[in-house]
Amino acid sequence: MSMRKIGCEGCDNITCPSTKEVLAQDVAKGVKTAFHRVDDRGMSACLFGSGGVCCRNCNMGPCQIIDGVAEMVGVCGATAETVAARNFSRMVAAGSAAHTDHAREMVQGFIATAKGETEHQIKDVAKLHTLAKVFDVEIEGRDKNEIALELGEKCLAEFGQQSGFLTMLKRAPATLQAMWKKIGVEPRGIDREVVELMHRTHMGVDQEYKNLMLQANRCALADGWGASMMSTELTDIMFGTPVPIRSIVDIGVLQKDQVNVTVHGHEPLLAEALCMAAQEDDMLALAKKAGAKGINLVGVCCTGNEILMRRGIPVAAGFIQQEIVLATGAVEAMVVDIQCIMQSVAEVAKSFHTDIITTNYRAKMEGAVHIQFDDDNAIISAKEILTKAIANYKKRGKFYIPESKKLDVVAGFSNETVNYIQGGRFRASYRPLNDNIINGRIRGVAAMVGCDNYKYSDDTHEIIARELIKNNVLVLATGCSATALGRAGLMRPEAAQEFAGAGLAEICETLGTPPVLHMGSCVDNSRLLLAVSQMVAEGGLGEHISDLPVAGTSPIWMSEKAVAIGQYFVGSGLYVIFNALPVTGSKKMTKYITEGHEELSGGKWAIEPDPVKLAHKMIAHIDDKREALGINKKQDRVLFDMDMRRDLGGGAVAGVGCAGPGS
Ligand code: SF4
Ligand code: MSK
Repeated sequence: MSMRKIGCEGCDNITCPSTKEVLAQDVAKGVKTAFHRVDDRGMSACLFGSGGVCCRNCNMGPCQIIDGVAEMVGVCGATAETVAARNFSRMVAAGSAAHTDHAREMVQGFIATAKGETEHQIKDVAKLHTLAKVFDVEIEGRDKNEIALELGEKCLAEFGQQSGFLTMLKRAPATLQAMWKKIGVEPRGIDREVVELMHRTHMGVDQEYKNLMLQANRCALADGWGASMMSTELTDIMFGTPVPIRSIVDIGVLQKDQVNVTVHGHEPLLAEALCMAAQEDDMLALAKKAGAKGINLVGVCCTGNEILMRRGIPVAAGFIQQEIVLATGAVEAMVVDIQCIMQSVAEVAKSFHTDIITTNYRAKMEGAVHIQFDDDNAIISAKEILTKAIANYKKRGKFYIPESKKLDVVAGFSNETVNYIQGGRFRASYRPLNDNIINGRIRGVAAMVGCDNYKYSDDTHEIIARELIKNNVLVLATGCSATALGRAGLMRPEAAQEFAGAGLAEICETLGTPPVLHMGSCVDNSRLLLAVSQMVAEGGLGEHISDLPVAGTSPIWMSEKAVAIGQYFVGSGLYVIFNALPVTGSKKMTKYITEGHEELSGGKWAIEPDPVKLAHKMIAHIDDKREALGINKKQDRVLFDMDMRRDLGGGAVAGVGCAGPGS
């Protein structure tokens, strides 16, 4: 197989060996990816757009605002801070709407399952009972489907609810609930908050940037503590709560002698149906008849994370590799549903035998084949899709599957798993984590979430995570950040010994976990809200989420969903740092979200483009919180004998020594 030069400036952002390997093959010749298009655009981004001060909310504009220049306000008089807040708020609304529509689909699928109208089942009855109690659904003497139906209907009602507040807000620490009440940002109904935010950003409505940001908070909280949390919880109940599972993340998971089907997007209803159908005898017989040894289902983006977490199905690609996986020439069909699917995949597929199959009426694409996925006939829909893919196998031409070293990942760290591994079935808790933060073995916790982005080097997540774990910060990852960290080998238990500081390595060795824990897809960031709430509830680390030595980042985000996630973290009291945010065209708005916001919820935003500096700002924040808690003391190294270990109580996971966070 001859090699060629990749040849574009955007391609300098590629460090992934498999991506480089594929793009250097003749089979990928002529394939134009977003890496090339970043290069071809050949112009730097508009300063007004980057700064968030370009307004096109009415037809008197577009207006480009220059902060502090009286003549350069909008035609309507809108100032830089008003426009920046409106644009930021609209990103929050769009991101929340995306999670919300996804969640609604999952809740409807859950209700249909409870009614026996789908091929799925209620798998996790313990979790069903836990959530039923949160929603005041009676469980005694009732069948699981009966409970699930009432629970599902109560959840569905919260989308259109007009008053009161969302039920799952009560899972937050009481201190945070009180803060939300005081500033009036408790979400009333999920859809209502999105609609109100869109209304208030319309020309001539809310022109006070701080007031607008209150509604942005309320909308984002409706996403995090409402839509996203519902989606995660009901999906777990229906498809099983993730437990640690070993798999692989790499383009090289494609198989040369099987029908390769990639599942790309976000909603696991379709992916689960495909997983079931791909194992059925008639489908396997059809694949064999076509000359293939089987059907190889692999994930892309967050659908990939969903089926990795619950089934251990390999992930072929994160967001920025979606075109590359097609450029192998080895994919018979890329099945897509909603969100983060680039229109360019249809163009790339034209060079090969690959079908792009859209499956959701909301998300069609020119050049793709549409097969509507019907959840009531999930297996029939899934078989129709697989039959089309199998038919393509014989048409496969030249292809190249990368052979670079494939590293294992251990995924599946739901909250339930994190509780379990710290104390077993009977003493499951977050106590050991809190204790090890207090004693300094673990300096703090970092959430790494969100997308990758062609504009930045594809090892950005790895650089940041390595810096964090080296400094004894435990990393919890979701979304394409998790995919990137899995690809980099940081989700193997061995990575703790190779890359983590002494304290964190010791804990990981005792528990057998990696230093970076995969907690799921984008909607699963709600797991992180519950994790920090539980850390507060366990005690010893303050009364508020904002007291915890915890920081979050989406370092090279691209989707509006990442902004909604960031805002619900900030609105829940966390420090969140991004590489860039389109607000910097307004001094007041920048100051408000990076400083003033702290008075509202204890949380605030920060901006830092350099990955190493970004990691160190997270560490500095963690140290500030440790200092405030009075636990930022370097611990003396103590060797524990067996009696001392038994004596630790609470299922503590202490290892043989104790290294302070600064060590
Ligand atoms: Fe310009 Fe105001 Fe219209 Fe925006 S709303 S485009 S700032 S006139
Ligand atoms: S898929 S939103 S690129 S994480 Fe969830 Fe990845 Fe970001 Fe899409």
